[in-house]
Amino acid sequence: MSKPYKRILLTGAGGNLGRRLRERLHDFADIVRLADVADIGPAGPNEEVVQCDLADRAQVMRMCEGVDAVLHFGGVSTEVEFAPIMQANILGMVNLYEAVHKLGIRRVVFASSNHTMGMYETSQRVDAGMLPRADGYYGLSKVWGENLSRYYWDRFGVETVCIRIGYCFPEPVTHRQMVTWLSLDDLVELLRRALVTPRVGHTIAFGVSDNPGRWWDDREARHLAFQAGDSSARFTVDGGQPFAYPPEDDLSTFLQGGAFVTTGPKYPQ
Ligand code: 15L
Repeated sequence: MSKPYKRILLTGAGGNLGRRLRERLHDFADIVRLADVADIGPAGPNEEVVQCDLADRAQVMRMCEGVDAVLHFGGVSTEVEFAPIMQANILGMVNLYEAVHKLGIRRVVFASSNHTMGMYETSQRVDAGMLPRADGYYGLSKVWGENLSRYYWDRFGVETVCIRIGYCFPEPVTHRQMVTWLSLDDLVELLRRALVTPRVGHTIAFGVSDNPGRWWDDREARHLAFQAGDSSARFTVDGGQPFAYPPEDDLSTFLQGGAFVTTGPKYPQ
């Protein structure tokens, strides 16, 4: 059976999601190019491995050569000091989109984050048409990535699906993780829809399974026709206590960003 792409690039291949996705991407392309700033070891069958610092323009250009679509999972993936976020997530995004545009790559799937909206309250229902309200430098850098990709669509016709990923780990262990959980199978299905839907333009989707009490409404991404197949309903957390909306004085449960809203920002070092 022919695959949708000849060669796709996965950045951040050594990260939490990159490592779990690696073996799941072969249905999408004949060759999967894996890139990371760290040494991730040798390539497997139908793989290529590239070591790349996103802040280095020439390296990013080489990483993207010969690629038909990009799954951009690289960069800093949590709230830390501003300097590394600026290098990998701010400068790195410009380097990536310049390379994508110059090389004529038509589509990017960008691993954005729910932390673009982390300052909304847990009692609110949020959709992608609402103003971003990031909860730190990390979330702000993802807002930058979403806006930058919008610019490259409006100005140069590069298509991007931004996925605001929730809690994508094997099992949720808190209520917040239950509400925001994204199973790996659902992430792979969402990537498939983002890669094969004929026209995506610039789309912002929420990466979340069909969990009870979800905060996010995916109406802006209906055209992807993504149907979550998993739900966190099968897990029991916090000793089986029913979920109650938390008091306003505990920001880490009152606001959607959880612990991120109390850890940042960290500047200067
Ligand atoms: C994220 O954006 C992080 O990359 C991930 O490590 C989780 O912390 C996730 O958000 C979350 O909100 O749980």
